Amino acid sequence: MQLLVNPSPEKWKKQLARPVQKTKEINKIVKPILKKVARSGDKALKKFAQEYDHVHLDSLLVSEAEIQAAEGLVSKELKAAIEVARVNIERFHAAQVQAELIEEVMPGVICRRKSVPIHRVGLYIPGGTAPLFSTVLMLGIPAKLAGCSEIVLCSPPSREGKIHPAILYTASLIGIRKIVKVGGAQAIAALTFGTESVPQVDKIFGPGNQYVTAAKQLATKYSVAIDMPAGPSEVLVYADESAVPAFVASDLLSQAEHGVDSQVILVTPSEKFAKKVLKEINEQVEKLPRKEIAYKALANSTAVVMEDQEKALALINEYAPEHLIIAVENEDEAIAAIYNAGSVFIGNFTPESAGDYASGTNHTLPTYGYARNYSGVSLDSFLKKITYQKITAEGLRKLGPTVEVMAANELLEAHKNAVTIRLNYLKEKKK
Ligand code: HSO
Ligand code: ZN
Repeated sequence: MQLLVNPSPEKWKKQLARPVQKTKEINKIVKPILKKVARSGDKALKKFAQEYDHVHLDSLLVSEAEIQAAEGLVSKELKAAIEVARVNIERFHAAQVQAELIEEVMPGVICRRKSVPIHRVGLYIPGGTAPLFSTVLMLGIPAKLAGCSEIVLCSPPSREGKIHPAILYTASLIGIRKIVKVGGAQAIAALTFGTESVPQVDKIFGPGNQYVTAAKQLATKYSVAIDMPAGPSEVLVYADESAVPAFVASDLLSQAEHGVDSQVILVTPSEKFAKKVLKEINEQVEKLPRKEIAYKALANSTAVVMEDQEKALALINEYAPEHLIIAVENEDEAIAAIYNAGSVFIGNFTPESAGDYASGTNHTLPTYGYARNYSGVSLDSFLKKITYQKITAEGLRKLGPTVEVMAANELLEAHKNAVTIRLNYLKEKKK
């Protein structure tokens, strides 16, 4: 982890650059995968399972028997933990429901806006080194609450042709029944085009490796929406001497262990504090089973000493972290100044892990600086809004002339006429 002391603003961008993503090379691999799945459907998916997951699959769909077997493989302790998380996540997302909006903007001009669920959604759950069953909760719960009528979950199979039992258990717990053994770019392709086993969906959600991310981006060309352009996980901790160095180090490492391309940043007014955190990191990292990954992520990471608070906050906004932990004495002032962050964790007793798993907020968040212009996943991500209007005769008499003038000035005569023809009719009727 490099240490920077009071770096000047012109240098922030370069010094805190995220690891570059090799989009071009990745697209070269992903495009043909999309094409093959579009052309050959399940047959292509099975071929890719053989090639990439090293498994021969007779059926891509997870059977009812497999779901039941998974239930027996998840410990009581984990089931209880999942239940606490489920309740909290459901509670926070259910609270996001918005009532229908009705506004009579002028007498006789009534406008409404209503949320309606996106019909068919695809949830991608990565497998591999860390089976993210927590992501099943984060995506499945709001999808169910929103009322999406078709929810398909895709996750890569192991060499034994199985999906991790905790993923299956969690999916079934929240009522997701359509689970498909397919991972990587081919899963995104299947959700985009539809195959014999995988229904085509309207929106795709979920994190994944660079291939999955690239495939999601390409999918948007085929009128499928995606949750957000995702990248590797990241955290920025803003901490002063009121924070505990060991806590801060543990938070930084919790994101560093996600992947070799993850990035963690410490911003602090005190060099002495920064050095204490670095020392703690060196001690704690050694004990981690995923230390090899964490070490690589730490090589992309930086501790910034910024004595000036205003500059520190400006740097954080410029970086736009996915996760921001604020552990400074004057937390309210800092929170008020932040406008670019995916999710904010406040105080010494709010580790990011709490939000990753169980406190209730969503952990699918914008990375790679996209916190500048994207929100994290929420109930809204599974909804779209339809507006309605109804204008009475009286309403049109009032509003019509305004529309006529505007249409005439845009030189759109037919637009104007759609109003004039009605106003004339109303005039005639009055006579
Ligand atoms: N920090 C990850 C989410 C996660 N962490 C899942 C553990 N499991 C991205 O926000
Ligand atoms: Zn995490």
